[in-house]
Amino acid sequence: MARLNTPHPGSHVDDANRPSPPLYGGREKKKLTDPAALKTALIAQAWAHGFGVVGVTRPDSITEAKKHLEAFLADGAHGDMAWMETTAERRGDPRALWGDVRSVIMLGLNYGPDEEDPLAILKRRDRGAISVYARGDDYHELIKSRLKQLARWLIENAGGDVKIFVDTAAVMEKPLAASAGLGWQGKHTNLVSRQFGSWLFLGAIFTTLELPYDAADKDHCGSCRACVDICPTKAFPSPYRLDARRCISYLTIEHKGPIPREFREAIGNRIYGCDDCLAVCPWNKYAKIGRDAKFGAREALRAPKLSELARLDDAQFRTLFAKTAVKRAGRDRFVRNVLIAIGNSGDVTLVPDAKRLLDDASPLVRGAAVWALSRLMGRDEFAALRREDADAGVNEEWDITLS
Ligand code: B12
Ligand code: SF4
Ligand code: SF4
Repeated sequence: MARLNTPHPGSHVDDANRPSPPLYGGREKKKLTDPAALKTALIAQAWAHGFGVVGVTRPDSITEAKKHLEAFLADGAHGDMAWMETTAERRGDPRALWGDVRSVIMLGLNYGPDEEDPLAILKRRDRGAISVYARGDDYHELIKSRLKQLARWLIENAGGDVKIFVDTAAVMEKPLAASAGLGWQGKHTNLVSRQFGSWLFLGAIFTTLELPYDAADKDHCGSCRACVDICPTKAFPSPYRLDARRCISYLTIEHKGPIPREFREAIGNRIYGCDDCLAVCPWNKYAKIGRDAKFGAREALRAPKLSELARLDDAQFRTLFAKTAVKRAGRDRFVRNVLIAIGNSGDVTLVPDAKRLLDDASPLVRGAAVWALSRLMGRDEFAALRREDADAGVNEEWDITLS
């Protein structure tokens, strides 16, 4: 059973010497000029803002990662995430992103699930599985606002200039976090921490200040390969390398077109992201439940009924997923995913919902509805539904499913 999380200093400050956060707005606020004292105070501030681990690395610390990124792109492993290619130069080197950066402060925020087994939902085939990170308020917004407060504190107390990043910028957050000593990149490629297992969000503050750098953590995966072996779509060509085109997280969130046929069955009822490789990591035994209520799961998103999700129109989708990361996918892509899950449910009571979506305005949805019905209905009954569609892709879906 996971324990409630209290902020953890990682390897940077021991508990006995835990500093209190300096006060804001004192009458005479002295600038912190000693880099070590500044870093200690910064760590205390980061804890106060809910971050569990903090570390600092040099801007030129990820030269290997740059090479790996180039190989990843050359293989086409990024699929249709073209933005990875167009930003590759800046992404592979913080100095190319911002020439003035002297230190990269990496922060990790624990979002450990409050359930014993976050994969238990995968057996409830009439329900949709939304990955743990997306069941609460959108972490991008929450973390960004905390990074802004920390950055303001840094400027007020030490001067310098700053830039903050979380997820969407051209920054390689995982290798930077590993260099800053927050953990190591596991065989699933994500950052694993000895304190929080695989459930950490990452954020970055670039600063012109020179702070003491931390040592990188060691790889503690050993002979384990649980994450590689559990992957339902075999998305790891080898340990430590991911082919995003095969990853359910990519397919259900980033990929805009119809989901390639070869992955549909393996997707099961995962309708937004995937947690399998994170959830099996043995380091999670040290994981703690995220203590931040805002990151916690909304009840409505823990095990939503596929039948209800299939009925969402655009306005209802926006209302249900207001302020969550899910809304980024948009209603059509999301309902496409719901239909894949319906096709995998084996639940014939969902046939009317899928049938209604044959008339949806979105060809993406209509095509997925064809596939779902082909899996739930008898062949003759299904063939009787065949109609000419205005969209060539949907017609192809009919042809293939009836062939
Ligand atoms: C693009 C992206 C994705 C893509 C591609 C993922 C990927 N692994 O590249 C997709 C959509 C698939 C994805 C999925 C997920 N993502 Co994502 N994603 C990103 C993003 C925006 C960029 C990652 C990136 O730079 N990839 C490029 C590759 C080349 O870099 P890399 O993954 O670090 O690859 C390293 C290894 O593969 C290794 N390597 C490569 N080749 C070789 C060869 C050898 C021989 C060796 C030894 C090593 C090696 O070196 C590379 C460089 O360090 C980051 C945010 C950011 N700005 O960094 C979030 C981020 C990585 N995602 C995150 C999360 C939470 C997820 C999901 C768990 C969400 C979910 N539940 O569905 C899944 C996990 C899937 C997985 N197993 O990776 C978190 C991870 C937090 C953490 N603790 O690590 C991040 C950091 C966002 C955040 N700010 O918190 N994501
Ligand atoms: S997130 Fe799921 S599909 Fe993607 S690599 Fe991990 S286990 Fe495989
Ligand atoms: S599951 Fe095993 S191999 Fe994968 S990241 Fe965790 S410790 Fe490493």
